[in-house]
Amino acid sequence: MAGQGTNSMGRLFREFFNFGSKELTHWFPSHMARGLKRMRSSLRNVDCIVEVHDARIPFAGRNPMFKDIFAVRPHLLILNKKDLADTTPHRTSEIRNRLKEEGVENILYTECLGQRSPSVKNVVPRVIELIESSDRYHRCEERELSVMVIGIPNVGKSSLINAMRRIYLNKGKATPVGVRPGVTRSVMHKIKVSERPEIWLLDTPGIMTPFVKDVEVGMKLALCGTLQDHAVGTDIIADYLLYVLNRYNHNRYVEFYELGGPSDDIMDVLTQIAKKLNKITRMKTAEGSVVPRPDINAAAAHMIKSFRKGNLGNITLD
Ligand SMILES: Nc1nc2c(ncn2[C@@H]2O[C@H](COP(=O)(O)OP(=O)(O)O)[C@@H](O)[C@H]2O)c(=O)[nH]1
Ligand SMILES: [Mg+2]
Repeated sequence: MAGQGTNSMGRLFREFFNFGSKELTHWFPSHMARGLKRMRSSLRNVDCIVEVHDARIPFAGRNPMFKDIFAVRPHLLILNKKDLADTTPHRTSEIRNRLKEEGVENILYTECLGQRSPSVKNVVPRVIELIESSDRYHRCEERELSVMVIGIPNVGKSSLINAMRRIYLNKGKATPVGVRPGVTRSVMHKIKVSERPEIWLLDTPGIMTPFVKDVEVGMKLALCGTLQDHAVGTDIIADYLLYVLNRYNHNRYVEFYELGGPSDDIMDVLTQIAKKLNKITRMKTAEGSVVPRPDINAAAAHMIKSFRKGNLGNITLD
């Protein structure tokens, strides 16, 4: 093992994750440059960019090449799924400082699930503030302004737009074009979110390609469900998860799965989980008889799912 250290419980755990010979190249989508070019041109007519990202990974997967676009447009970074992240004050202020160093000044934490989504109500006031203080606003006050939601897959762009739709369509501030006779619903491409200045939210998000700088970033993205699991492998994602849980003292998994104690051995942990959850698969032995075995893959998938639901704790990976 590459490195071992003790966590607060005085046990031996890995200090580094051994990525082995995992091929990195196929995690890099080949169409990244093309996507970037397309995104640049579609943002040309947008007055404010709302970038949604997963609060558990405020850095991993965000494309540094977007800086130059953000420099000419007001930009708000929404760290969504705050219900799953570590939002203790010292962690969030540390993250705000690091983001500031990268030139990201405007940050908002949100949670988009549920009918009321109170944190989403903060988005438009921040957007108005940003637009009104930008040069562009002063140059063309008469025009209606548009806001576009962008971000990598699965961070909650659609959920955010739906939450805004619930807030701003119900208030009667905007009428869906579809409710007028003779106009189909699909014609509605934007939602009016402010009267003065007149601001419209485009209801189609811009989908960005995750930026996979290195294997660890790829692993974090996979854990948060922003890359396809099978591209990375459920077994290695589960092992990375176990490494993170032990390394940073997130011990809730022990209680959640009623394990004998914390362990850094993924096969040991998955075997215990499979037995506990009664996930059994049948395997053929060399002699040809069929015997029941703990289903390691099912246990790995369950562990990853539990993390994604927040059952293993509020954990920020960056
Ligand atoms: N826990 C939690 N899950 C969320 C939140 N927002 C979205 N999700 C979930 O994340 C997944 C992806 O959301 P979606 O809006 O489709 O993401 P998109 O691909 O960026 O449009 C869905 O399963 C959502 O239910 C949130 O604030 N908290
Ligand atoms: Mg979507």
